[in-house]
Amino acid sequence: MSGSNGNGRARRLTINEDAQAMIDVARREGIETVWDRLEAQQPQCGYCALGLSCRNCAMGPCRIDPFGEGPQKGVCGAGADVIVARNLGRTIAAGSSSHSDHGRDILETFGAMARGDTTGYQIADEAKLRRLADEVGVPTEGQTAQEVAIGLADALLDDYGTKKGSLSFIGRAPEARRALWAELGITPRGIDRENVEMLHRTHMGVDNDYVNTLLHALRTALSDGWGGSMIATELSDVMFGTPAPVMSEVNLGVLRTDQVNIAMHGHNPLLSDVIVAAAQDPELIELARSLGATGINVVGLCCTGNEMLMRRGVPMAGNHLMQELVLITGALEAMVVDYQCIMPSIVDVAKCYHTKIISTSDKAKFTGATHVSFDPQHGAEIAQQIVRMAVEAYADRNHERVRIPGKPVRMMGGFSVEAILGALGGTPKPLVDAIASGAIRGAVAVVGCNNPKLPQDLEHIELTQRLIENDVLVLVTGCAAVANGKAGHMVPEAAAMAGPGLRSVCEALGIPPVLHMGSCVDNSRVIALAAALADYLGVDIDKLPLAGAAPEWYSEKAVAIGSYVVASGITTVLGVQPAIFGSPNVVGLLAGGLDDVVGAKFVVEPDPAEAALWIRRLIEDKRRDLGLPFTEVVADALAPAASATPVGSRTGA
Ligand code: NFS
Ligand code: SF4
Repeated sequence: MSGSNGNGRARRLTINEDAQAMIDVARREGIETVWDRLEAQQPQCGYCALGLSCRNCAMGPCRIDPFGEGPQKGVCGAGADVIVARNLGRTIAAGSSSHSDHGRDILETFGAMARGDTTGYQIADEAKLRRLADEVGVPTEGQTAQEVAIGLADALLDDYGTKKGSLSFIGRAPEARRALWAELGITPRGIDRENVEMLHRTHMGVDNDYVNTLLHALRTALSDGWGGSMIATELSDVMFGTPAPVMSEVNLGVLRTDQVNIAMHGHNPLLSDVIVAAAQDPELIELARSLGATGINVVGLCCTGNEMLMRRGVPMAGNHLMQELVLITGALEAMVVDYQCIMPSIVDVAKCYHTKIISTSDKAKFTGATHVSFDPQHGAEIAQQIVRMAVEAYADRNHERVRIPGKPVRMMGGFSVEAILGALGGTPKPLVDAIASGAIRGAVAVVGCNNPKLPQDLEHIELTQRLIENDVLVLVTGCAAVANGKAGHMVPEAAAMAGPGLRSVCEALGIPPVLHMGSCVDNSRVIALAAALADYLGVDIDKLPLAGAAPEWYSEKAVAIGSYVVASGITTVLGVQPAIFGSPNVVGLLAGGLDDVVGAKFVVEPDPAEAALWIRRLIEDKRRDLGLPFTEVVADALAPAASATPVGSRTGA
């Protein structure tokens, strides 16, 4: 992993040679990046890091002294437990709202498409449309696809309100899980409702019982996983196609010196999908040629990139921490953004080059960027306009400043639940048999972001390697998927890196040991697959040899995902400390007590070797309880010593 280009500092910040090279350039040229700003923020606020600060009202802001010497109560009387729980509840509401609002945008466009009010969108997977309609009770007999789509859009729109009182896709969860949620009073009733109620409860003087607050936080998260995110995934599949295995490429090497390069950054495939189509327009390609380029190259970043890679095989330039570095190649004509995870700093970095930052969502404007208001009613025309702006910018490119480091790495994407079951011959049986025999010990979803507090991608890669070596199948989404793609884990040949059991299964099916399931809203695919496996075996999800991991998470959305995954019965290991350690009671509940309630909990383990060991032990315990062959997991003699970890962060182990 050592880069000949990278200096010592760059090598500490990221394990990727292309990123190291660009960090060096940024330093030389005095361009500020996320790592410089993290350094400038030191020391970061200790109260906030522990979750012990509150600014929920104007009697505050308040903080609790973690050492017991200073104030133990806010002005209103709230103690550490209430403050930490309220803060976490609000974090989860913000994350759930982000996914769910993205889902609503897809849903509204889907409805408008069905009514013929859009350009550039159509029904790509009618079979899935009809399957979904049947599932949620929308009539399909004798109805045209458009009529079915209108019915489905109306039914799902009701999931956002409070009228229906439950969510359409909740029926996918095993019966035992639904009964448990009902007993705990955490069955989500409406997506908007749970988020609004979370904000209400965390207003001063409402929910002053941390257990009660956190139970509602789980309900809010469930409205994301089985609601907003699932709607986003399923309707995107209907409109843009249900992913099937596809080959693509990843890292900064996907940029082309001889072409107009457009990077699509953000999350919602509504925009990127029509941009990909517009980039194939012969007239625009001709325009590019007339300016001296050989063509138009669309590449992805973050989850928009995942959406395009999964369905169209569009190459991926990088994950979260690459968004500034991709600009420093000097090779981008435009970075087109919608929303979420887009650093405001990209506008400043782009100013050093000819690159245009084009914002498109009226919800997400960037001072200094060019705003083209995206409206699906004129999707195709607006996409043409944006691609034209990018092509015209090619004339301003300074070719002497173009530096594209590295060669692209091949990666495979496209493992929707349908594709996985399809590869297995239409039923979960072969996978269940492989798990039952012990060839595959279990499966782990490695998900989430990059965080500049950790060397970029290191934890994703080390954890994944240790899992596949030990015959644990790894499912990836979001920026974790990109990290694994760059590491070469996501091609069928990577089966050679796996243990003998997983290797034989992958080789028989021609699949990688690390399966790309999509963007972060597509974590809904992970829980849907878990539910399908549980149903097949006639058990609840928490009985399965599964785990989740978010080794490098940073965002509020990641907290929402972790929470609905845990509430669905899958224990999740976090590599970065959440801001809860100011309340031993909250930590005790999330990292302990929750296990007795929902059959899963959170674990915080920054060391990937330790995390892998912990997960493997959990998987073997689940196997034993299911009556399957199990082994005792002993620490790998070659495992490096656990890294120095702040006191209090090792919980649940
Ligand atoms: Ni997920 Fe995707 Fe990446 Fe994290 Fe951001 S892009 S929605 S939040 S950083 S994985
Ligand atoms: Fe302080 Fe209570 Fe107001 Fe929070 S809600 S700022 S703890 S007075």
